[in-house]
Amino acid sequence: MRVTMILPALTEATGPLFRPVKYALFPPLGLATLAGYLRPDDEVRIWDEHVERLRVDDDRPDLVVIQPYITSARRSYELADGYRARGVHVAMGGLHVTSLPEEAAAHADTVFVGPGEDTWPVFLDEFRRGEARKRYDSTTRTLTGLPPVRRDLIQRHRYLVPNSIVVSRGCPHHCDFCYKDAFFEGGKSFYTQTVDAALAEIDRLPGRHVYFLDDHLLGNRRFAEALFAGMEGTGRVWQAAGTVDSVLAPGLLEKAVAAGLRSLFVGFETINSDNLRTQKKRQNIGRDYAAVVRRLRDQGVMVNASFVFGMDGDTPDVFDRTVEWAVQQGIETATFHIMTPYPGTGLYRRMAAADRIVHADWDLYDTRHVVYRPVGMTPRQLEDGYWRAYREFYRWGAIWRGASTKEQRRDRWRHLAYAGGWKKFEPVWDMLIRTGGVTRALPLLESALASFGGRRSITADRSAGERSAVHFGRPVVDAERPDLAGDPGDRQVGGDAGAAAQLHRAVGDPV
Ligand code: B12
Ligand code: SF4
Repeated sequence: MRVTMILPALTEATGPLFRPVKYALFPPLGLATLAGYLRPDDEVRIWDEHVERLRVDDDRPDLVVIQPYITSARRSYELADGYRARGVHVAMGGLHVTSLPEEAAAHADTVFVGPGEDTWPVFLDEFRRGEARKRYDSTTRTLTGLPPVRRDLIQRHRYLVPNSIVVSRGCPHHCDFCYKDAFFEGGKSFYTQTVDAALAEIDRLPGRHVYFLDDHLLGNRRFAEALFAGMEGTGRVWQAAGTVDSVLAPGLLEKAVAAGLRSLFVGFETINSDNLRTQKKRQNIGRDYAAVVRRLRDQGVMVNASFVFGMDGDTPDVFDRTVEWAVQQGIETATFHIMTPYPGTGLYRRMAAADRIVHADWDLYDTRHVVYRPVGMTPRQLEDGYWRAYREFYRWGAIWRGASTKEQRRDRWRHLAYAGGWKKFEPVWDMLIRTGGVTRALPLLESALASFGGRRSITADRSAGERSAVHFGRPVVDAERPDLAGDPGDRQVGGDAGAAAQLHRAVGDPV
């Protein structure tokens, strides 16, 4: 059987001259996972439109598999319609299809709702017998006995971070804005591989660097500890996502660091605790954000902090306050997002019930556009503030200020190299990726990460958290900002990793 698997891209990723590097970070792991279920004599290829031009016109496989994200739904449907017009059977699944199966079904012969590990092999058998159904709903959730991910189909040289991996699915929490509950409806919503299988999959990855794309790698403590024990001593350096509360949990972070953790994506989401309550981000309410950053820094772990703007408690000052707090904490990289109600989420239902959704142009559901009616500011203020936050956080002056919160010179330089080097030289990364030279950058990343962590760094600004104007966790009097003193509204809120407020861990700062 001949199979073509496609990860379509949104328009921005296909520019001939410049492509934001975030689109060339990770290979299509979901498709490579599904390819593992094909037979050895099946002829299969994976096309990732984020990094290559598709040549679909004369492609006539027996089966085409398309994985739409919300922002690439339009492109996905266009491709699907083209294949169907040529008589090719189109199968579509993944997060967006699960949110809106009827919409996708208008462009596919078969749609899949939920994770594919149980339904996909059943479909394959039925398809080979000529009995494929129009829809398959996942009910059985397990990662036991999975076939190996077909990493041989991944063009490693096209990606900055080819060693991405997931060893679990879902997350134990239930935040309102997150796609998670919608995607896993009808079965378990958090489950892991066996530790042995996860370690075996890690072993298959060449080099030292690994990027875990799990929503919350630290979500099951027993699993995480056993995994870290197995990784200790292997020389791996790795990055992942974890929640605020898991960072504060005694002992767990230390084990992760001993196993090679060097950078953690943390979804702080908002500096307004009311927002966290509305968004049901309960696991993070009342936690001390500054303590989270300190703890990570003390362990030599870089922080990629994620924030969402536009929640109902936000007013126009939220942008400057958030950026100022992040800079004062010496956070290396930050990603900002405009709140986006993805179909299927609790947030979407709330917004729709209040008639606050403005349109259903999925192209604009990219966390950079306002697609709902905000309450604390105008849509214009929200979009302008979002872009300003990026500009202000990544100004050389702010990068320098963040770096100078570190006592040791080498820590300061490293901060400058990461925050500045990454954001300011994006065209260089793009060029390296396009010319296939990016693999040469990987050893640099590995050695930088290796030298960064695994030690207790001395923090010059141990008091930065206590002095911070936007101090979360407990009221504090700040000499420079008496207006904030003791304001209970400034208690920390939320912050996890996974969807990090519908967020996107990879975007904005990959490494
Ligand atoms: C890595 C990643 C990226 C990477 C690379 C994507 C890639 N190469 O796969 C990059 C950086 C390019 C990226 C970009 C964006 N992303 Co992104 N990304 C992710 C992330 C963190 C992990 C994806 C992953 O690899 N998962 C692991 C694999 C194993 O799972 P999977 O891909 O879902 O595939 C499984 C199932 O979905 C299913 N399945 C999938 N397709 C099919 C098809 C069939 C036929 C079947 C049977 C089953 C099936 O089976 C697979 C195996 O289990 C997810 C978060 C998440 N937890 O999924 C967000 C996520 C997918 N991204 C998201 C978004 C919003 C974006 C951006 C818009 C961000 C931005 N602001 O720019 C862009 C849009 C890109 C686009 N094309 O439109 C959202 C999608 C929301 C939605 N409803 O579609 C997510 C869910 C994050 C979030 N906000 O909650 N992203
Ligand atoms: S936002 Fe993060 S913590 Fe919340 S449910 Fe989603 S993955 Fe879990």
